Amino acid sequence: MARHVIDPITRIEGHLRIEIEVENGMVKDAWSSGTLWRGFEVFLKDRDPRDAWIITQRVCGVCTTVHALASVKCVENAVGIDIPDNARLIRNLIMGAQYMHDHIVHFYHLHALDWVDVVSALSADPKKTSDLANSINQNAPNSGAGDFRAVQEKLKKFVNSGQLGPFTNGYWGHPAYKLPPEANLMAVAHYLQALSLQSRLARMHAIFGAKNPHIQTYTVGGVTCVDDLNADRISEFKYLVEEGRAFIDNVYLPDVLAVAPFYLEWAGIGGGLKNYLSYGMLPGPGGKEPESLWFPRGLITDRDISKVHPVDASKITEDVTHAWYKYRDGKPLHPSVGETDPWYTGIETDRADGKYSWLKTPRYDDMPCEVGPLARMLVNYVSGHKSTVENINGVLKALNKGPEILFSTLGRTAARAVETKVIADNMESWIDELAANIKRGDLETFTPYDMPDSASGFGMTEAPRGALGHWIEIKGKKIHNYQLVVPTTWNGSPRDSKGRRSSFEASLIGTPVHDPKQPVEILRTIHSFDPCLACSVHVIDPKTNEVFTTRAI
Ligand code: NFE
Ligand code: MG
Repeated sequence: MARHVIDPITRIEGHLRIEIEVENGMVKDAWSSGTLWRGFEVFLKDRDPRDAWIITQRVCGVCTTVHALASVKCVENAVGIDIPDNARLIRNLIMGAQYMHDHIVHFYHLHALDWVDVVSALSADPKKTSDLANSINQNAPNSGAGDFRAVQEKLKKFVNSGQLGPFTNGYWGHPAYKLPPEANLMAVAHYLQALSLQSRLARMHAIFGAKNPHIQTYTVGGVTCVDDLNADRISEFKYLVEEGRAFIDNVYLPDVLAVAPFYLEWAGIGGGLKNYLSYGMLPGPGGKEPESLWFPRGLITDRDISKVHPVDASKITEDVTHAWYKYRDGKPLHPSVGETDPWYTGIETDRADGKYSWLKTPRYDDMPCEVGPLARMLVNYVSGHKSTVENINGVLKALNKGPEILFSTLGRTAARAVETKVIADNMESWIDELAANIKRGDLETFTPYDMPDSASGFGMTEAPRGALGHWIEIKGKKIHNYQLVVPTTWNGSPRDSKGRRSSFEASLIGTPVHDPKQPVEILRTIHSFDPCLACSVHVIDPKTNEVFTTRAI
C-alpha cells in the first residue's frame, strides 16, 4: 500500500494538499489539508463592526461579494434592522452576477481540463468539429469549420512554442480522457470564448457594485449605489444578463450534456457524504428568512429525497480535533462563541489523533454535510422549486438516468450548470422589480440605525461553493468576536473528533487511480467541489510547496 501526496492541488483558489492511500488501483483512504492560514477572525477583533464587510470580502478574490453580504447581514441582525426593498434587489442582482461569473469560470477554466484533452484537439478535423457543434446546438456561436480551424492554429502555435500557457502541466494523453478529438477541440474553443465572456460578466458586478472583484457599495443598512438606480444602468445590466444567458443556453449546458455521456461512470464515483445542507438565499419581498428565500433553506439526510428538514442555526458547530487550533475545553463550539487560537504541529496524517489542516471541521447537528451547488439543487428539487425541478428533470431525461446519478462527481458538475441557468433566468424578474420601484419614485436604499453597545448576530447565505455564515459579538460598539464558517471549510475539512470524514475525503474513497503520478481522477472529484482554500482558512509553508511526492509505507 502506498501513500501519495498531491500538493498543491492546482486550478483552485489557495493551497490544498491531498494525501491518498491507494490499494489495488483504488483510493482506500484520504486526508485533505488546508496549508495556508490567514487569521481574519483574529485581526477583526476590536474593529468597527461597520467595517467588517469590507475586510471579510478580502478573504477571497473569487467569491468576493458573498462575504460582503454575509457580513452586512450579520451586523444588521445584531443591530436589529431590515433593509429597504431596493437594497434587497440590488443585493440579489449582485449575487446572481456572482454565480453567473463564478460557475462559468469554474466549469471552463478550473474544471474542464480534467475531462478535455487539449493536445488531442490538435488532431481533430475542424469540419467534423463544426458538424458536431451544430448537431449539439444550432445556436452555438462561432461554430463554423473556419472558427475551429483558427482555434486549432492558435493551439498549434502554443504547442510548437513549447509553451502551453494556461494548458501547462496537464496529464495529456492519460487513458482517463475519453472524448474524441473533435469534442476536445470544441471544448477548447469554448474555453477561449468563456475567457472573454468572464470580463463581461465581471462588469455586471461593477454596474451596481462600483468595481470588481471587491464591490464597494454595500453598507450595513442597505446599499449606497443610489445614483445608479436609473434606466441607463438597468438596461446595461440587462444587456449583460442576456449575453450571459445566451452563453449558458447555447454553450455551457449543451457542453455539459455533450461531455457527460462519455463519462457516465463518474455518475457512480465521488458521491461521498449522504447529508446535504443549504442555508438558502435570494430573499423575496419583505426579506424574511427563511420564509421569503427563493432558494429554500433545508437539509437532506441519508440521501433521502422524499423530504427536506428545516435548519436550526443553533445546531452548527466547529471541531478542531484534527485542525491546527486549540480550544479551551477541547469540545466543538457554536460559531457565536467560536475561538481562533492557532496551534501548528506540522502534518500528522501518520497518527490517528494527529492534526493536519488549518480548516476547522463544521458539523450540523453532529452530522458531516456536503454543501454547494449539488446540496442547493437537491434541497430545491425536493422542495419543489419550479425551475430547478424543470431543469434537473431536463438533464436527467437527456442522460436517460434517474436522480440517483446526482450523488456523484458528475452530478455535482451538472448541478452547478443547472444552477447557473436557474439563477440567470430569474435575473430579469429582479431587474423588473427594481425598475418598477424606481418608476414609483421609490429610491430608498438605506435604513438608518444606531450601533448598540453590546449585541450579537449572524448572517447566513449561500456562496457559489456552499453554505456561508458569519457570526459577530459586539462589545463597546467594537467587534469582540467574529467567526466565519465557509463552504470549503464544510467540504474540505479534516476528520471530526469521532473520526468521521468531511466531503473531500469521503468522496475520494473508492476512486480508481490509473497512475498515482498522474492523478487526474483525484482532480476530477476534488475540482467538482470547486475548492477555495483562501476562503476556508481565513503562512504558506514553502517546504510543502512541491508538485508531487510519493512515499511508500
Ligand atoms: Ni473563496 Fe467562497 C465561495 C465563500 S469558500 S470561494 O463560494 O464563502 O468555499
Ligand atoms: Mg472560521
